[in-house]
Amino acid sequence: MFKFFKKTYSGLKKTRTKIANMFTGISGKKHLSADDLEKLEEALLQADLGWEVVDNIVDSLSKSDDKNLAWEERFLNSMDLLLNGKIQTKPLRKTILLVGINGTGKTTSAAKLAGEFSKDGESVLLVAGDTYRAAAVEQIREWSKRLKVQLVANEGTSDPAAVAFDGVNSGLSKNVDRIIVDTAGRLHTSLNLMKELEKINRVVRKMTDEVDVLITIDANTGQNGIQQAREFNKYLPIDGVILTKMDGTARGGIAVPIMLELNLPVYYIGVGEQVDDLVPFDMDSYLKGLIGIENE
Ligand SMILES: Nc1nc2c(ncn2[C@@H]2O[C@H](COP(=O)(O)OP(=O)(O)OP(=O)(O)O)[C@@H](O)[C@H]2O)c(=O)[nH]1
Ligand SMILES: [Mg+2]
Repeated sequence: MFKFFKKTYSGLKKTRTKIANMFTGISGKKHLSADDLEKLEEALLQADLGWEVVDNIVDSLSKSDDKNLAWEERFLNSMDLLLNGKIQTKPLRKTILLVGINGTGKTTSAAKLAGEFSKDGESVLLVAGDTYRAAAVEQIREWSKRLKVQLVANEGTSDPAAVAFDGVNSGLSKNVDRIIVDTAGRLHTSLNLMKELEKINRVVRKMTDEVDVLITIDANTGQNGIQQAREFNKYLPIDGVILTKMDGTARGGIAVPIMLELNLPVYYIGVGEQVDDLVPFDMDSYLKGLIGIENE
């Protein structure tokens, strides 16, 4: 767990650096003045925690003045109350469909997940469901070789639902532990491509109920990512989020509004381009990383 905490903490470095100046002078304080609260509010908004959350937290910090607790502790307690029981993460099912807009990290996350599951001793099959970009199959093939996991791909077709069918069918008949289907990036405004995603989902679900659809959201896109998930959810049921590129953003707070506004769990955060730069999301580590509490 400590390794994950460290990765979560370093993944939030940019966010902290950006808001650190605003925290100067209030670190460890038990009583926050109106001025302090204003600074804190601004810092949390800059980190993209969203109006609603920040309002709620600042309000509760201004009311409760527990003489024995630093504001950081009270912040964690208030967040706990706010999030309590709202987001239940259940273990991911056998077949995972990765969806999302272009370049958000679907293929890399598919590889990272494959790496993580194989490390846990599971047999994994990757499915190259992006039949659009010429380099897409090559990219996932490279990963499959590097990770020594099976791959189902078909350069001869431009029908991603057919590849998804072959891949999931093969994985089910071989009885692998995990089937991870990569899909092409698409904008939710492209109706044809969204209909196609709907079809991929339908084809897969005809074979198995054990499916989870995860959307990759680039943390840099901030609040826009919430809208992406809402739009995708109109075409297929989104079960959870992988928040990518957390290492490169100053807006790392976005996980909280994602969970509260969408009522969706964040399963993992991406903190780099390497295969092990995927960290299971843990709320406590995440919040501590955000405000700079270094010890678990
Ligand atoms: N720093 C960082 N880079 C990432 C992360 N996840 C993905 N990337 C990089 O982002 C770029 C796009 O990643 P892909 O996995 O190809 O994204 P995609 O969603 O499959 O893209 P399309 O298939 O074109 O829609 C690549 O250069 C990745 O290495 C992350 O968590 N952190
Ligand atoms: Mg891709």
